[in-house]
Amino acid sequence: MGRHLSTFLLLFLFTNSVFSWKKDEFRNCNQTPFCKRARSRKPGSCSLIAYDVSISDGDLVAKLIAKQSSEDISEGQTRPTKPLVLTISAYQDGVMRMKIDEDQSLSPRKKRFEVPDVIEPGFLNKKLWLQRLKEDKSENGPMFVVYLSEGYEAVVRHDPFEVFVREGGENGKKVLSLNSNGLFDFEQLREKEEGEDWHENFRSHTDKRPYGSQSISFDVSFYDADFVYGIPEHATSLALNPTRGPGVEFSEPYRLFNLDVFEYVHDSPFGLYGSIPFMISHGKSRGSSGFFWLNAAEMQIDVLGTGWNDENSSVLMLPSDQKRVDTLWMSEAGVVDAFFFVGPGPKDVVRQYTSVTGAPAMPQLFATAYHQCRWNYRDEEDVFNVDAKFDEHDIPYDVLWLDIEHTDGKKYFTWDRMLFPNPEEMQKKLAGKGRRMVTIVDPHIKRDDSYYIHKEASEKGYYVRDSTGKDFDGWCWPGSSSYLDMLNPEIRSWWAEKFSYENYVGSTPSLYIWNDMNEPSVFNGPEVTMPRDALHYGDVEHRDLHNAYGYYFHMATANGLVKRGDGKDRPFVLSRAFFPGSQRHGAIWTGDNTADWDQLRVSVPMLLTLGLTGISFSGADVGGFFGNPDTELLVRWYQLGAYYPFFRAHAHHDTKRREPWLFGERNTEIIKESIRVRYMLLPYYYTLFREANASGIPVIRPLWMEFPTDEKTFSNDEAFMVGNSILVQGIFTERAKHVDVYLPGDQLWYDMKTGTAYKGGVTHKLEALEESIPSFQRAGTIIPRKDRSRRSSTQMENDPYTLVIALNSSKAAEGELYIDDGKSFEFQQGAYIHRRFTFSNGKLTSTNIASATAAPHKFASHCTIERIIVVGLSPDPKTALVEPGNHKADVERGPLLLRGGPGPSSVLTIRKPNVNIADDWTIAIL
Ligand SMILES: *[C@@H]1O[C@H](CO)[C@@H](O)[C@H](O)[C@H]1NC(C)=O
Ligand SMILES: *[C@@H]1O[C@H](CO)[C@@H](O)[C@H](O)[C@H]1NC(C)=O
Ligand SMILES: CC(=O)N[C@H]1CO[C@H](CO)[C@@H](O)[C@@H]1O
Repeated sequence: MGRHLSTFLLLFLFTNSVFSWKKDEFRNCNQTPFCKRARSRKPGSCSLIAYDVSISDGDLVAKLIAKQSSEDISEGQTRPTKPLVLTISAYQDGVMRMKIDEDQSLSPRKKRFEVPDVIEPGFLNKKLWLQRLKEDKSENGPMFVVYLSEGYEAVVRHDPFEVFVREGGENGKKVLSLNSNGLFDFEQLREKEEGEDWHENFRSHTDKRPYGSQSISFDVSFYDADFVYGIPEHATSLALNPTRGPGVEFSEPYRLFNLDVFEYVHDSPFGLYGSIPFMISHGKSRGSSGFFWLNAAEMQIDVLGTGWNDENSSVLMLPSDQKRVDTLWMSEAGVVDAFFFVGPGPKDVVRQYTSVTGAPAMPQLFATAYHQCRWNYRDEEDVFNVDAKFDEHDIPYDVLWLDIEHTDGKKYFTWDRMLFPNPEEMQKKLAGKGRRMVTIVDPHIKRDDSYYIHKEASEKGYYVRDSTGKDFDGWCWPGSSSYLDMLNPEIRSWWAEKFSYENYVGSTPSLYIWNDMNEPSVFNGPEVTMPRDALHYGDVEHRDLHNAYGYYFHMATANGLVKRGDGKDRPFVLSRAFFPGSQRHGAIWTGDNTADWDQLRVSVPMLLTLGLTGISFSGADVGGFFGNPDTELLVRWYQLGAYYPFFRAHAHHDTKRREPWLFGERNTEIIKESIRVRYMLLPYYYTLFREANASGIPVIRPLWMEFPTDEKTFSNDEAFMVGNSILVQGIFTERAKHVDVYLPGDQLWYDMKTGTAYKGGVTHKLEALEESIPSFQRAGTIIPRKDRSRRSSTQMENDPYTLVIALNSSKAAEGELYIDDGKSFEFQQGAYIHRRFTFSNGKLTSTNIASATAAPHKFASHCTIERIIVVGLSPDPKTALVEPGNHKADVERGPLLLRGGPGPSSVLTIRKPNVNIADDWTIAIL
């Protein structure tokens, strides 16, 4: 939820236009001295050389020293005078880590900040001990080569210093490199000189910068890449457009600085609520590689367009036949702690990245269903009315949300007892139908002495301090507020305790949490956030930590939900701010979007990008937060949103009510149908969530993740894959008559509504239907569904399954189904069912693929299969034989695929085979 419309802002709003991004409130690169300095550096200006290269404790270590020349001094540039220390370590599965920091043995002014609590502890155990250091001669002097892993080597070049990963062998092709363009710069901490002024001003704010300039910048090159992707969060295309070079579209770099941006625009490199400094490349010839910089200070990243340095091509030291994408990374502070991922497939890179930052948490099943939110559901009566209307219209939903107005004066963990006199009973009433509730809990704490959270926090000294050492006091929803210092583990566990049922009065086990405004948003702060010179635990400056603040808050809240009660249920916490690793704590949404068609469209690349960078549980507000969507836009948004991993409708305070039944009978039916499609597909989605949890591979994926050699998919961000089996194409224009859909691969695709077959490798011009957006099942796949319509996902637990089999040209297909209790952590002790279904030679076989350590007796399911739909079989079978049991099931032609769709004659249905979902069996079509 967004900025409040306090009187001063209202005035501001109305004197400008109502819907406009207030660009002036935020800094651009030119107003950001470190960015401006880094961007003005010339290729080849880095004068560092690598020396003392050796192997120590299984790492490669080297010193970087400056080759001082009189020219450098006359340019007046601040050059590192002390050596820097470079360390390279290798880890299993194709990950290389490189750190560069000041030399601690020379006692620098302070220890620069390294972000704790992000790297998965298990990752560190995957370290490989580097052994042999080989010295190669090159035209430019020695190169130090170390064997990294199967097929890859790390190389450190002496002069000028460069680090790269290449495929094994002397003429191995480069995969990724750093400082190949000589743009590396590291501003070392030093004492202030006489007369120097380190203050920086922006608008009415002054940043004291007590440590002066300490930025780091360098270039990274991705080889054999056609495009680069990643580095959320920006509202822009999936394939990142160049920000520098001839004829570029954006002139600003991609900014990573967590900000509460009021009414963000739909195509901009400007930084939004979260930051993940991880970029992934992709190209037809080699595949993918990735680069991640673990650093929580403000970052700016340029994608350098072809010809960005043509004038100075003499600095290029690369074989010219290797295509590459150059990028420039700039950060205000911290150290270099960078990870290189060798791929070579897109899924490999995502797996490698999530081996470092953690795989996404496994959500509870209910959280993957439909959520109904608005700022605000006013009172208990409103809640009960909305709940009843869903039933009256036979529309399923799982969660009803309460925004800030449910509290007593924006004091979180309290209730406005006039509006919500009986919160427990209210939650229990919904829980009776298998439904949950969510309340909002933000990080700004009202400075009100009668508020117990504030009282304790201020007494214990738990707030972030301003640069003078006093509790930082900023303006947010409650007025004067302070902000908990979540960097401190003690404060995080104190916070987690606040979610126990005793402490959070009025909460019950069916209540879950929403963290908003955790960038953090400070209405009267510089760029609507906290001053960079504010102080955290251990005197860490906010500038060092800024992008991870929301991450820590999310972590502490999720831990609170794990600990409450008997500690058995998986938590659900939605957060707006995020950082690498946020996937371990819960879901993310794309913040305060606007009800317009462009924002509907940009939701697809934004969510695909989050998925590529580890955060697979994400969604955009269905309907658009600001403004009133017209009916057609709202309907289209439901049709698309039903496929988002996180599916929630939400609306601003000042918008008209927009629950699904308010737009006439026909539109109610269409919206209901799109929500029901999601409920039918819940078994498939849940299986994908488990795949993401086990491997990092996102639930929704760019087409190129499934079709990595199909160039036509590389910049397609209007369509996406749900898992490997479903392709969804959004409709992003008003009154569209037709929609172009590119279907990749050389197999067929089946329209999920009608069963009509379409050829792959072709762009089809299809009629745009009112009732649905195009969705297709890929030939060769099997999708598990639950087709019976219920009030909530919980009530579907014992329902029978439907399998939809789409055969390919060899009349074969396969698919998976994962099931567990949908809520506890017991699946980690083996309490789950994991089946593979394969169809070949006219026979469907179900086999167990749970790992050997699984203990299926711990979790049983009595669900059966009530229907099997087979698409793409031409002969005319009469019956099906089920084994074991040797019983027959009826086979019929051409019934419905998805509700409402007429089935073509190539669709058959096996009725009531009545096999158990957990058993081994075969069904042969005769
Ligand atoms: C899967 O989810 C669980 C529960 O959220 C989490 O503890 C675990 O680390 C996740 N990842 C893997 C690889 O199991
Ligand atoms: C058909 O699908 C099966 C199962 O997914 C797969 O093994 C086979 O290679 C596919 N055949 C063709 C021609 O694509
Ligand atoms: C585009 C660019 O950076 N051009 C530079 C190439 O190098 C010369 C000499 O250093 C500069 O003067 C140009 O500006």
